[in-house]
Amino acid sequence: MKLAAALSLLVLAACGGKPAAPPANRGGAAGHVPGDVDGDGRADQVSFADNTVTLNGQSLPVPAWDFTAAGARVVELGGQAVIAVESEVNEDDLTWGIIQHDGAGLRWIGDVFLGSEPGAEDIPGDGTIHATTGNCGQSTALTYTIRPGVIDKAERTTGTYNPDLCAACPYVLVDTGAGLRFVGESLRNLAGPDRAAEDALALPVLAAGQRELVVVLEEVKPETTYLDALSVDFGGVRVAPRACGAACVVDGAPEVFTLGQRRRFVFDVPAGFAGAPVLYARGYYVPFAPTVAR
Ligand SMILES: [Ca+2]
Repeated sequence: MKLAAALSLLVLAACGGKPAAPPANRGGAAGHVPGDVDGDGRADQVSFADNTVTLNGQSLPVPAWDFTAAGARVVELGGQAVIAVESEVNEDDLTWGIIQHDGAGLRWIGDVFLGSEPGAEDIPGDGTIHATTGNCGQSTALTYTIRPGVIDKAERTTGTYNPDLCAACPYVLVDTGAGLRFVGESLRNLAGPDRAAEDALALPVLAAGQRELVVVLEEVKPETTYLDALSVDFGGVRVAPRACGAACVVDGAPEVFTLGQRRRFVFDVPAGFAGAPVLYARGYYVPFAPTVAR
């Protein structure tokens, strides 16, 4: 009895007392006001300019990102509100960078791929964000759970894998000096060595006086790229990258990179060139072995 009484006192000591105020308005805090990011009990407005997000006098520059930030807005997730930094929409690749208020300030915690503008059903109010993506004849349901300081991602793939239905890759980005900007995809639909070919992609118009062009190829899907050769056409003048390893010449010996890997190429811009150069890539890609549909 004596021990039990002591234990119950311990429990009281551990559980009683005045509850501490939540450090910020996140993680399902009681009394949460919809749209309140910083936990002061008032719904917030966010502004976005010069690649920087500002809320109630606190600012956070968007960190190095694979996308160009186009705007920001407050998103209510249910029990917490966050700032969503919207990427420029390229084809079907809308991505949000997520910023939380951690009690002291704004904090970038990662990004979530959405594809297209989410509907109400994609943000059901339980702290999650949902998206659906598809490739190779399969559909993948993505669920992002926004927790303090971290984004948990879960995915479930259904459907039958068909390599003939795989979308193209890799991604092509250019370095604008202020970060990488998505331009498009290369080696489109060239799945498998039998389809090896050259394809062209118009790049953005160069800045006046720009003397070098930085192109990044990134493999973002479950596949391996075999890049035999890469060049840029500047108004009829074909230029090879400064250092390009196996990707310099058309010889059937490719530069190989796979999911999550990047290759960076620097091209010298011919003097006097103005306008939009064209990127030529020769090669193909091979999707990973089929994933198990569940
Ligand atoms: Ca507020």
